[in-house]
Amino acid sequence: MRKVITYGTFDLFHEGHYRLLQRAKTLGDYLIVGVTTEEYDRTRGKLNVIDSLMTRIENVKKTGFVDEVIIETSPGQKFRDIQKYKIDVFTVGSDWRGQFDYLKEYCEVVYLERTKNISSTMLREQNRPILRVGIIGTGRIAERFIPEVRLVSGMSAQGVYNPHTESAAQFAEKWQIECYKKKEKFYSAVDAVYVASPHETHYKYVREALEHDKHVLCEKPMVLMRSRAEELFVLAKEKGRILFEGIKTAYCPGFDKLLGIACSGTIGNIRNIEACFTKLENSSSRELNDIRYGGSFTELGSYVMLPVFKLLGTNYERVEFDSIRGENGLDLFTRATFKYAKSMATVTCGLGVKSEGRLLIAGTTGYIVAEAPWWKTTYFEVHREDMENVEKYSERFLGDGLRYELSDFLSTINGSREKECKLTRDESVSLANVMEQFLKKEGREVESFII
Ligand code: C2G
Repeated sequence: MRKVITYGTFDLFHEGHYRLLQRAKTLGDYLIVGVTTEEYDRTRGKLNVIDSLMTRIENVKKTGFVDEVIIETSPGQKFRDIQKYKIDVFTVGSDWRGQFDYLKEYCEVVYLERTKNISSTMLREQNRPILRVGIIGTGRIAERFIPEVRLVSGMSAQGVYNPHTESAAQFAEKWQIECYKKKEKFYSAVDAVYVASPHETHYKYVREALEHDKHVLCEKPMVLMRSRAEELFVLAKEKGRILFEGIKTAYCPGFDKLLGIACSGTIGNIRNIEACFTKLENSSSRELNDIRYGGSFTELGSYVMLPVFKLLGTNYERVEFDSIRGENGLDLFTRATFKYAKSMATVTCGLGVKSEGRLLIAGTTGYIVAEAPWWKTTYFEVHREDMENVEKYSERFLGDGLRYELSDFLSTINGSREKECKLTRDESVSLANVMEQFLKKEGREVESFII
């Protein structure tokens, strides 16, 4: 008897799951399915799982393809199960291609093509349909998006659009998603759009997606002018759609914990914030050669300004900029100083200068310090006058961290958001405003885009 095994969460059971099990069964005579526990999904960073384990097991059984269901509780289990159940074939969808090749020593490994279009037939029965997300752009951040969206239950990467159709086709092939050459076809196939194109194109894509009644998650900096940020949020409201600016730090659990502790009064009133983020880019990179929109501040300014606006608000009295420039005039290192009525902040960021990336929050009775990479907050300390009394906090930051913003984006769309958005409209508008002031000072006016 040829035994086959596969594993999955099988949350919000849909056509992709059904077809996977259907084809898995044809690979042998006996199919075992390992359904993940909530605990295991938490451990491996699969977020937003809606259905209970029992519901997910029932849905798997209902297909009629499955001879035995086991539960998956830990990463090493696959290897042990293959020995224990004398498995001939391990199979999983092609979105995992390559991830389980290590099992080839013990059994055949078959990657079955993932189902690209989850039609709404099976979804209609669900009170929470799967959110189909389309990606605009195929650069580095888009590459990091797919592995992350796979770990947010209730969302599916539907397809990609890029006017450079060749790179869109390559991206789609690599990630096993649809490639749309026509924007209209792209928009009609998705429920939400993730804008991951170069900064200067964000405005037109966000506006277009909203006009097509799509929810939008846009990479930072969302836009580089205050008026455009305001216009896009007004349009989103008119359309009844969710518009998020994707600064992943804002959504990560560790940063949320840090903000909570900073605001709890445990260090008294906050009087000074220093935030630094440097990341050396090679001199041929787009970021250091795009005279209009490149440079350190447009690339990293959103991150370092985030804790300032979160903790001191957006009503600063003035902001001043100083930069170290390269030969082409682009800022290799920029400092922005914010003066508030009772506090101040200094943020520095650089693509051409390397410094200690630290977040320092000074209060009237103590301070909080988070070392680099504080923007993926996993550890920070609270210090007071009594140097012996140091509180230490840590928090996980899984994968590339995009899953946290995706999970918040999805739960806001599903209306299951209990709390205030982790990055508010006012904060996004203020970030765009500071970017605009910086570019104006640099003499780099933002050109108007006609759709
Ligand atoms: N799948 C598919 N088509 C989709 C979605 C999912 O073929 N549109 C497949 C996945 O590749 C997987 C199975 O359906 O083989 C279950 O998918 P999930 O429930 O999302 O499980 P996953 O998180 O992929 O975990 O240890 C668990 C495994 O790593 C799979």
